[in-house]
Amino acid sequence: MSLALNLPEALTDKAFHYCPGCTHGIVHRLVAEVIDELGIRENTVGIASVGCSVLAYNYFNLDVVQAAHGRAPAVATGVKRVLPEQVVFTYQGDGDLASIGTAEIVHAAARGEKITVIFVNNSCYGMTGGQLAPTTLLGQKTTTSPLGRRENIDGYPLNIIEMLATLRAPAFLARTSVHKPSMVVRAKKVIRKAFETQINNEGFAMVEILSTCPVNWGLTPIQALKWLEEKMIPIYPLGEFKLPGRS
Ligand SMILES: Cc1ncc(C[n+]2csc(CCOP(=O)(O)OP(=O)(O)O)c2C)c(N)n1
Repeated sequence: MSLALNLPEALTDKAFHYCPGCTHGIVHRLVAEVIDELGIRENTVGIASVGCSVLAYNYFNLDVVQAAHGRAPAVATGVKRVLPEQVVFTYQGDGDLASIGTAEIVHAAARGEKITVIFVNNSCYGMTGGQLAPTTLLGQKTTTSPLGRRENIDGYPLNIIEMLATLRAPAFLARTSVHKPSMVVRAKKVIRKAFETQINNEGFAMVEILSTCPVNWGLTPIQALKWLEEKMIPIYPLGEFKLPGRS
């Protein structure tokens, strides 16, 4: 039998621990493929966050630093400033980045740190049991909003990319998704741009990737992909919100 697809060199051969239908694995693979294609594996440093992807250091076959919850942009800032020749990226969930680490990401973006941020938005705190996160949709049921998110009690979802797009410094800001094969192909291009922005010394780059959490959403993997497309994309529109050279 011939081998149809090789494992990217930037991934180890450890099996992912992610739940069936979770898209963290797809995003890991896309990041690894981009790193391989850019030929930067040996001078790339990843910053793992706290959340389901806390074990990312087991999967990426490169140097990875583990940051405290929400603090990945600060750790990335330190690594990049000390080792400017390294390509530095953070890999963060929405609870990590949009809740506990809100200030970190805003200030790293405002300072225009030359790092790449991979932001995986699955609209809940996945690892700790599916609680309401800043990105939870209005009406979405979670363990801490069993009646659905209500704006008068829980406020409105945070559109982080649009918020950061109001800042002058960020060079590349985009939102993409991995809910169907054509989108996976597109997501890879966007992730590549986010790395190229750093390699070209153009400034802060961040890509938000809409992702599924079937177990905590109480849906099958197939239903979750449909839910993402029908419910999340209208609230979190896909596209490029800032491009290098255009403030
Ligand atoms: C300062 C701090 N607060 C809270 C926690 C508990 N905690 C660990 S993982 C997690 C949820 C992370 O969710 P998210 O960032 O959305 O990533 P996901 O698990 O969905 O991939 C929380 C709240 C912690 N470890 N540290």
